Amino acid sequence: MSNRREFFKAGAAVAAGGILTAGLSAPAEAKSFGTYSRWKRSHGGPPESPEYLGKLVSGFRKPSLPPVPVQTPDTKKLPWTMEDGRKTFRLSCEVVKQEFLPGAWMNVWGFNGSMPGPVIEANQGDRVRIIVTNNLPEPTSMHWHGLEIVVDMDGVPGMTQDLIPPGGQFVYEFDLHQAGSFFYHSHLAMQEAMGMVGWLIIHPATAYTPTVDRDFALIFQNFFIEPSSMTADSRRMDWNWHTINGRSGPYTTPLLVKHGERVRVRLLDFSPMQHHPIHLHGHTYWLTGTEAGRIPQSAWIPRNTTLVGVAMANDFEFVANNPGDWIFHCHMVHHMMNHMTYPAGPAMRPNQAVEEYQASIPDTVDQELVIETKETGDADTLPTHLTPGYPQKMPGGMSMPPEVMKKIMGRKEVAGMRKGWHMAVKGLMTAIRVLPHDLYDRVVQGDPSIRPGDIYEETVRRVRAE
Ligand SMILES: [Cu+2]
Repeated sequence: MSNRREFFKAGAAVAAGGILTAGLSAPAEAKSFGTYSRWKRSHGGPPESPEYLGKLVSGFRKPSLPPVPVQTPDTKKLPWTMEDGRKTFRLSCEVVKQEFLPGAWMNVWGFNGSMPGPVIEANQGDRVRIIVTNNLPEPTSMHWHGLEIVVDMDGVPGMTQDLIPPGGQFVYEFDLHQAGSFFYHSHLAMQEAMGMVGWLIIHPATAYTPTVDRDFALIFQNFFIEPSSMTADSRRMDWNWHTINGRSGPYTTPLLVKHGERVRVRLLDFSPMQHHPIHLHGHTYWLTGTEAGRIPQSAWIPRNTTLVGVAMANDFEFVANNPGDWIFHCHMVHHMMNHMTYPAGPAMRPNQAVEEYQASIPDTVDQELVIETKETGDADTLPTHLTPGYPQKMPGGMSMPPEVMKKIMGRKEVAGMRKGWHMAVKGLMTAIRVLPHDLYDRVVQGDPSIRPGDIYEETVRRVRAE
């Protein structure tokens, strides 16, 4: 193992063109796969080789350092204090107004003013105390999903403890001997459907190898909210609003990474009823962990779509060797849009042809679809016509009010993306931006001189010039 670590800890050596596995006896096969580079699109040796698809190619971070802290776009971390030798966290269960899209403040349930709740980040070996206060209008109970703890801390109402009444409090105490992508949630079904979940991420005592430079954590959720309402309806069996860390695309904040870094994305599906085939463009990732913890390297699977089921968490790892803005999304078509609903107004009648219907509503025929990019001073129009029953005017779709666009386009994380990028990002979609280091710095520092398309075009220019 030490040889392998020695072999991979120098990113530059790998970058120099990849090194074939010692003892490889099939040069023809090796040739067909090529060699691996953290800087270019590359497979990297036969499937048994450690650098195949970047499998064991380490990040730039030194293995002697502790695990890199987790990054949770659009969701805060829960602060703690040390009390009686325990990391002590305070969770308030409460009704929350969460801004799914700019101005779309939805009534859901969560913790400490946030849905999903703030991230509890801890280390293997920590002794923790979590003080849960119930500020909901009904009783609750809190479960620590995946943790092997003493049964009276498991949070199942009736079975392991009494309900926490409105205004009441329950103190949970346990010691963390595991490591992985765990989470906390109310153990009352309808409260789960209202959004009552948060990460409980436990870092291993010693950082995993290969090391990662980035460790992102995202929670995917579905809600049903009637077009005339701003309140989630937990009884519905279908879903029309979708959030990643409490926001719908294109308000989801892109994940920013530097070209060549090794990246981990932890992804939890906490939708009430539906599963998400999670797809990353431009890269192949390795499935390195589940909600139960780390997967042995021999069982890692390379994928670019993985079905993440309800209450399952997956850890993905990849080397960001392909610069550009890459979409990262659930592949269910109804999860790739916002507020999907039939528009109010006349409906198709039985035995009526589409043409007749369209003729009866003059402004749905040959109407121009306006792609609003007013913040850039441009307004593109595309010739099209609306399809009866198809909601082409969904909020967060192609047409959004200027104040909404301003809030979406005004974030530094989206600076220099291609004009119109937001049209492709809806519902359970976000972007992973793999940026050359100097361009990364300009984006992160909020360089005001960046114009729409600048970063994207410069990245493409460089890749094409190689
Ligand atoms: Cu989905």
